[in-house]
Amino acid sequence: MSTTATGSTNGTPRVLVTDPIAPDGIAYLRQHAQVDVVQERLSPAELVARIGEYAALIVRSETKVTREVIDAGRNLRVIGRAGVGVDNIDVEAATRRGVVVVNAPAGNTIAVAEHTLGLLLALARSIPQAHAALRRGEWQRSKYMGHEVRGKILGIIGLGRIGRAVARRAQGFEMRTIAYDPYVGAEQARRLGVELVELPTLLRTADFVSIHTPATAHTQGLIGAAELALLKPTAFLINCARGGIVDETALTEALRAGRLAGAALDVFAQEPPGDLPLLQLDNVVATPHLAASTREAQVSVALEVAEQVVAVLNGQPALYAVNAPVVPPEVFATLGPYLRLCAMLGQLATQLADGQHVSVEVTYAGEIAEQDIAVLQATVIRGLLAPISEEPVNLVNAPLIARQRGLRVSERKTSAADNYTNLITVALRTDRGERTVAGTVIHGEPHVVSIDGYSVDLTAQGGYVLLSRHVDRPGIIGKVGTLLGEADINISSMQVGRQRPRGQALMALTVDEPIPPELLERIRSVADIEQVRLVRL
Ligand code: 9EZ
Repeated sequence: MSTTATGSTNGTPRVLVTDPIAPDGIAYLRQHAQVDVVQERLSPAELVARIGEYAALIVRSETKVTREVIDAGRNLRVIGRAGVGVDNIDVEAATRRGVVVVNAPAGNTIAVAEHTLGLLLALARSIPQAHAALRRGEWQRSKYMGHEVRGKILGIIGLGRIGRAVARRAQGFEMRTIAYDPYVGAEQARRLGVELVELPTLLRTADFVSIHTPATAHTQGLIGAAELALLKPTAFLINCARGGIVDETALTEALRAGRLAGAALDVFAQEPPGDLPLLQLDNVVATPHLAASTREAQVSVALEVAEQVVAVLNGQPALYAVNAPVVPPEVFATLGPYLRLCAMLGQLATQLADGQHVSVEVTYAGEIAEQDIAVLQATVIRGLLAPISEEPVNLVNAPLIARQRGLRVSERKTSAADNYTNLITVALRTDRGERTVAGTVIHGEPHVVSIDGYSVDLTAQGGYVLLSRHVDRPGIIGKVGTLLGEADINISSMQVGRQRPRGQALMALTVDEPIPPELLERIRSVADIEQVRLVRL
């Protein structure tokens, strides 16, 4: 028997597990690999010293998978995170070295949903407070008069995997379920028996509000003083998602002022929260980030990560790859520039569109239509969904995620491609309209050649493009140029596509710096300019 420098022993890949995961996951791994489970925490230096022998590393949140570890992993092909967040893994370093990072985002769904319902009932019946009082020797039955939840309105903020599981369970209690989620379609919500509403409506009408959004820049501070002010004084708020989503200072104020009846929290802006005043309030129920902590979730998460690690080791695609799309090298060689074009068109369409995505149609015209376009189609969808999705969207799971979101995806193939050898057109329909972008590959480089039917020629520079519509007349372009110049923003190129002289026109300005929102507002207020949009390309 020999241990070679390939991360395998006699052809069996070697897997190192450095944080505790459920035995079921280890057992699955042992059917496919030679597995070493370290019992005591390895020091960073010990991990660096050992990692070179392994093809896969599996961690939870404790082991820090730094650049040094990844660089020392000469034979490393995949890193598995048993759980959701990958803050402890240098994903960029892994991507650069072609190491696939996979996580296990679905395994804790039921655990979190059940904990949410537990907290909801704890609030409705003051279970923790009554328990504490009884232990103090009190017998105050009238003080803890509760509320039934049947017939009450549960407002769910974020109708993803967990939000849906919460809805189903609340419906079991005969609650009415309403939800706010900018990325879920009305039809999809209807099938779940959930009424979609805007956020202010949800806050004004719900008896219980439960948060199930991902942690993104947009959801940080989503529930602040202004939002809490909309709640009914009898309402209860539950947060089992992430700490930063609810402003803790504003919540403390609102609870003290009686602007809501109570709150249940499993997550905090800082964990552990220390002596947070919020925790001392009588109408607050709290748990130390326990929502995902069940035996069953541990098993699901361990199996979910183990299955994906084994898949990657066998050269198969992973369902939840955080980085690196898994495209076979032969496919990449021929389709490379078209894959980049598809990613660009998808990202551009999603940045241009307003409202909920309803359907997307991709048209492949010219020679490209004769290729197997599944991977191109998946790349467009990934471009569309990645900017608005917390879970990793890759070529493998993009069609699945589109289906889960109720986004209808279709493709068309034609031999005619206007004046191009190949033309790929992405038409994205939302509940507020349709945007169309088209592009081609010229000298091996992707170009966007039309937006909503107006001719442009944009390449990916990693910079910003200001797009606007106006009625073609003298002076407009100059005004925009002056506004940008005054703000010391350099214009690197400009194009105007118009339907006819003095008709509708589309302007595309590429700029070296991002344009601040105030300046975008001022450009928007120039007479005859409309639909101002800053996109990254
Ligand atoms: C944001 C969201 C839901 C939400 C849902 C998804 C990226 N993202 N953000 C605010 N997929 C409700 C409120």
